[in-house]
Amino acid sequence: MANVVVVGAQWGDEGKGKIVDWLSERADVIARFQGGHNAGHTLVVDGTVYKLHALPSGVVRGGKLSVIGNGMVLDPWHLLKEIETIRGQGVEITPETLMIAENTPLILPFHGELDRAREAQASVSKIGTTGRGIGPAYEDKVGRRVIRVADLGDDKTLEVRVDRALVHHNALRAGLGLEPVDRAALLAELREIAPRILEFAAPVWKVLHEKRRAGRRILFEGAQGALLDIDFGTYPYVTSSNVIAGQAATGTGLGPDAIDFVLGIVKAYTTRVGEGPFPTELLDEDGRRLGERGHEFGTTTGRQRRCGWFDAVLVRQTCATSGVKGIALTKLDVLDGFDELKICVGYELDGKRIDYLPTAADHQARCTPVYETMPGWQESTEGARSWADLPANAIKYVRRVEELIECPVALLSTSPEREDTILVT
Ligand code: 2SA
Ligand code: MG
Repeated sequence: MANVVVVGAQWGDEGKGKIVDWLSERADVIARFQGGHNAGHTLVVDGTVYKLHALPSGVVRGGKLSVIGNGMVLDPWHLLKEIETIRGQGVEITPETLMIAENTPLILPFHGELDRAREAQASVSKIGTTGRGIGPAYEDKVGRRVIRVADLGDDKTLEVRVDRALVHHNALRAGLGLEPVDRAALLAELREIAPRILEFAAPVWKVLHEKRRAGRRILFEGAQGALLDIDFGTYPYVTSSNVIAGQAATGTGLGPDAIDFVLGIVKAYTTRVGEGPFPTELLDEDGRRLGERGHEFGTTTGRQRRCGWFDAVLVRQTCATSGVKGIALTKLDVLDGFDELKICVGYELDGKRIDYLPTAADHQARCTPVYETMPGWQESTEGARSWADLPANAIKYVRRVEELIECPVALLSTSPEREDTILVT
């Protein structure tokens, strides 16, 4: 298989990091195409834990090119710190192994301040963001006032860009009771980091075209999950980028024909961080147990994740909008030991059965899940490395998931260790 896009098929935290790491062994290039350091990808390689936020998961593997695509938003100070941390763990990062698209928008300190100030004041419409400035940076990109990586290369351009952004931001800040941005200090800080960022800057679209022509395999690494997509997610409780697979092309500068396969990462149950609808959420002992067994805390913010039963309706929907050809099912072992398991197979809305999540917020709020109950299993599936290691009821559960989401399981992950992965053929 040539070029694969990996996307989260729920609300993020499906275990993409491990699967991307597993697939990256067969890839030459690993490219991020949306989001920023709101992502949290945990990799466990030979017992060493790497926590990545802005860097593509490929960096921990030698001999690969990792790419920060133009579809991302990049906090340069965060990136430099993350590079230092990962280098400190013995990983080599050079301009040959890491490239940043020159047209990538920058997240500046005032984006994070705006994000946090809005969240602090929004008692009615709090989104539960990561507070990293992701939304405000994307707003500036679309508003044609963002500062991009290439702008760091010329002092005059940088000043013009900063002034353009500040006209907008200082007005906004006044409304929120924040001091105006210190222009001179900001410019000085940008000039200071410019050479360290520009060292990695490249015309990524061109590099990727050349790699493609030379037969190199590209792995597109998605962050967050399709239900957080700005268009197809549970708006407004979403992130500010397109998360679905089509963004892999736009967010790197390759045509859609560059995508050969879309792999959806799906957790065997459902979690969500932040606010917003969650039809199968469990506020009882079962939910608490899923969170505890699954260690459901955010990698970026440490926030506790909300937990619930597997929602096949949502995953069928995200497989459709991302063109998912196969899924990697993760964290099956968290379900070990339950007497019974429930799967959401449809919703009831005003007395009618529906098979998708409606768009209108009031309809979403009135949807109640229709469950199918399956027998659980008492045996441990943790670390299973073949289909034969799984209890019969676990196999039944996986097969039922496939049927309901109308998409085959291609990989089954049974622990955070990369070797504990079953390739389903
Ligand atoms: P933002 O900061 O503007 O992107 O937040 C908007 C919504 O998107 C959600 N979001 C996430 N949900 C799950 N995982 C994410 N990444 C981290 C991780 C989360 C963490 O992988 O562990 O550490 O808390 C992520 N990033 C954004 C967010 O919760 C809002 O609902
Ligand atoms: Mg995560």
